[in-house]
Amino acid sequence: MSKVALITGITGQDGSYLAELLISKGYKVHGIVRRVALEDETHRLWRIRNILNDVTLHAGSLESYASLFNIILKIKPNEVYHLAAQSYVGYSFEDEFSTLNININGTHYLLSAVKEFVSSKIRFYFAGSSEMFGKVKESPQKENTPFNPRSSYGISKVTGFYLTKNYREAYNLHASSGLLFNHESPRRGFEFVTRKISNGVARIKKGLQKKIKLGNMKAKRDWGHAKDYVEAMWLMLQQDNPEDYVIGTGKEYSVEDFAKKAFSHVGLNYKDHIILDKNLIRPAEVDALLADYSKAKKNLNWEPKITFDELVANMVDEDLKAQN
Ligand code: G4F
Repeated sequence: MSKVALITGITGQDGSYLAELLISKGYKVHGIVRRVALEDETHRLWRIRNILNDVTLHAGSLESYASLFNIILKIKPNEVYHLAAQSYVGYSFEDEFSTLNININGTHYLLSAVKEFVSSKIRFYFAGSSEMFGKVKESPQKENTPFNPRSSYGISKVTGFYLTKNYREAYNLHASSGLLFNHESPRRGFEFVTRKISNGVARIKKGLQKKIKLGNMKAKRDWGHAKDYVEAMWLMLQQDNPEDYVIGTGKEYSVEDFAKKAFSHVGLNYKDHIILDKNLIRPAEVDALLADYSKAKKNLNWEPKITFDELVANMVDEDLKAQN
């Protein structure tokens, strides 16, 4: 019999890739969507437009325990992937109340609803983040590196991580957290720096725009491709024992490196097109993140397949196509 998976955040970058992966593995895939008319294929459903006939969408909200409970009661999932969140760090400085509320309470409600079905042995995945390491205490970061978050977003993810750990330890849930480092793709939201750059490069190349405004170009991140990372999420839930895993590439590049590579991919010099905008500099910055993913490699046999150069090229190429 097919396994049943429930994905929160199915309309996002990771949710859409994960849904495709699970469909390819024969799962029945369900997703929770908020306030979107389910027949509206043009708006927030653009990332899952191609698989709309293969997924079942349910109206629900992370703000409502009852809606989450009822969906779980109805579909009886084998696996729950909790990806939905206010995921933009920059925005979390403007509205920390919503960020904390949605990210912490949403995770708590979902865990609590899953716990009510503890005898069904539902497996649970929580989308943790390298932002939990924040102003890093050691480099590279691994599973036991102390957390030191720098934003309400990071704090919300630390709390979600501990909620997940506590439900695992106290109620015997098969619950794991992936501490995912930055992961990008042509489906990335336009507010994140990589997509802002790849989209800007494509528009500049086509003569639609002249400059890109950026904040801190010295910040370094460990950037991978989202397609590789959803595979790691699935692998975590296939293990006999629930555990937490760092997922990254083990290589770090600056925002400037990303911009340089993206512009040179279309034969342009980034220095001619980037403007520093001090308003985009965050009140508290995470300077550098670098993953040690050796535990995932050993236990899950997981490794990233797509390189940084391939990621940048993929994003710029897809944004060029979108301008046509
Ligand atoms: O692309 P970003 O906004 O991603 P950030 O803050 O690293 O967070 C992303 O990765 C996390 C995993 O580590 C996720 F948990 C989180 O949900 C999200 O997916 O910014 C990357 C860096 C920052 O240092 C930022 O200050 O780029 C710098 N930056 C410079 N100029 C900019 C800009 N970021 C944005 N978004 N826009 C700019 O113009």
